[in-house]
Amino acid sequence: MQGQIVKIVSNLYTVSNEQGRFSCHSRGKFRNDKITPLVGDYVKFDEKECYILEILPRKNSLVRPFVSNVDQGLIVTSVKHPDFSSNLLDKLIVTLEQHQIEPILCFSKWDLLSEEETKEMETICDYYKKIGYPVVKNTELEKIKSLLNGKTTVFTGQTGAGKSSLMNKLDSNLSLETGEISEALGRGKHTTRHVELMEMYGGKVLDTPGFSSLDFQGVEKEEIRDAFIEFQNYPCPFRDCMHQFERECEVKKNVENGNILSSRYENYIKFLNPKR
Ligand SMILES: Nc1nc2c(ncn2[C@@H]2O[C@H](COP(=O)(O)OP(=O)(O)O)[C@@H](O)[C@H]2O)c(=O)[nH]1
Ligand SMILES: [Mg+2]
Ligand SMILES: [Zn+2]
Repeated sequence: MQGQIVKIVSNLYTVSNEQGRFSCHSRGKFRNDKITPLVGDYVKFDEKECYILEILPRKNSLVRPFVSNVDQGLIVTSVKHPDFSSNLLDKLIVTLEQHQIEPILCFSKWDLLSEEETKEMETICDYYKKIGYPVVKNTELEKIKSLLNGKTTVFTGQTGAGKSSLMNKLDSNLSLETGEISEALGRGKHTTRHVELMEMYGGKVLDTPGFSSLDFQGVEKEEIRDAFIEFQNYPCPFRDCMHQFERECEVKKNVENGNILSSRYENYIKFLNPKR
């Protein structure tokens, strides 16, 4: 039988599939092969003896949280308090793209914006929609639920953006601590907690939010470039163009004429040239 590991507590692996949940042990073999089963792993298992037989190839794996086979990342981004940061948003998008995780953009705290600020923010949202990302507000629960269907999702985003609040709203069985103060206090216990994949609206969701920001140490510049997906719509004469110092660059041209959002290009240049 095949299934997905949804929980690991010491040597007990909870494997889930359409037939239900199975508490399995792992064989010593994995330890010898230096393969450590992760939450998120798809496995073949013996449902009678309740042993994991084989870990199927991973699509990806993360270290924060320690999971594999994540399909999509829901990036919760506040439009205010903390103020909207295009830099952080683009950074998280690049990180997800690098891991073959599809970004979903979820903007929170619209209630804190004036009418004028709302319009400005909506223009930015429209841009991300135009280039192909699903964009939702944290109040659009039905839309969010339908996006979770059939996928394994990790929530990510800045501390205070509203991740825990949103997860609590999506699943009333959850009671994650919310608010900046509890967040800070909760951080200590966080490290010892078990990660678990929860069933949610036909999909699976990590019960703990993931990374809130990462740096690009050891990431190839080409990888950063390719993570700005809309640049590919503007092929440059020089095929390996980095869109930085090259002449006749179509990307730079389209930043100037407004087809590419200038903050996207500015962030790209910043990510290519991290401060030393
Ligand atoms: N005004 C407003 N506050 C929100 C919204 N969503 C979350 N918050 C508040 O923002 C604070 C941080 O939320 P929390 O869920 O803990 O953020 P997390 O750090 O991303 O998990 C809490 O005080 C929430 O009540 C929203 O849509 N509007
Ligand atoms: Mg939280
Ligand atoms: Zn170029």
